[in-house]
Amino acid sequence: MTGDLFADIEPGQSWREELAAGAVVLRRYALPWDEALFAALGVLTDKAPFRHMVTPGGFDMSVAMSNCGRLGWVTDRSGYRYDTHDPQTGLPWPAMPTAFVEMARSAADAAGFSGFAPDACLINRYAPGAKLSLHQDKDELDLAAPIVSVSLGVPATFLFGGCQRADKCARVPLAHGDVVVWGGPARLRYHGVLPIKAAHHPATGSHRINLTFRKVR
Ligand code: MD6
Ligand code: FE
Repeated sequence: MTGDLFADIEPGQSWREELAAGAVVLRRYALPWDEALFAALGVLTDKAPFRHMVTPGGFDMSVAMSNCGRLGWVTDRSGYRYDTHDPQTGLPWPAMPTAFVEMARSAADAAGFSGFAPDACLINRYAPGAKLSLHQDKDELDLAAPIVSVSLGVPATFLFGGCQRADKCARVPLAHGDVVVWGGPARLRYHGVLPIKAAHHPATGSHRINLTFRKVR
C-alpha cells in the first residue's frame, strides 16, 4: 500500500458517504456515464436552452436552468410549478435521454431505493459566483421517491441542513461524478449550494452542471 488514500481507486469505482438517514453521497458514481451524459446534454440544451428563470419575488436566478422528461420545474412571477411544456419555446420538454434514466436508476438502486422511475430532470448550470439559496424540494407530489442529484464539472460546496430552515448545515464538497441520493426521512431537508469558485474542468470549462432527477407524479 502507498500512503495515498485514493491510489487504488479504479475508474468506475465509487465509495459511499452517509450524510444522514436517507441521504448518501455516491462518490464518482456517474463517471462511467459522463461522456454519454455530456453528449445527450448538448442535444437537449439545443432544444431547450439554458435560461435564468425569475423567482416569484422578481429576481433573476444566478443558476441557469433547463429540463428534460415529461415534466420540467419552472419558476416565474406567478410561482414555482412543474409544467409539461417549456414556456420559452412552447414545446414539450425534450425526452429524458436513456443514459440519464439508466444512470439515475442505477444510483437510486445503489442507495437502496429500487425501481426509481423519474419523470422530471432539472438541469442546473452554475457559472463562477452562482449559488442556490437554502430550500426544500417539496413541489413533488410523490414524496416517497428519492431525488438523485448528479454533479458534473467544477466542484461545489453543498449545504445540507435539517428539516427547519434555522437548523445547522453541514458543508459537503461535491466533485465531478458525485451523486447525492436523498429520500425517506431526509426527503424534506433544507439544502443549498454556496457560490461556485473560479475553477476549470476539462469537460465544462468554468461551469458546474447539476442534474436532479425527481418523480413528480
Ligand atoms: C445542486 N441541488 O446541487 C442543487 N435538491 O445544484 C439540489 O437542489 C438538490 O442536490 C435535492 C436533492 C439533492 C440536490
Ligand atoms: Fe433542491
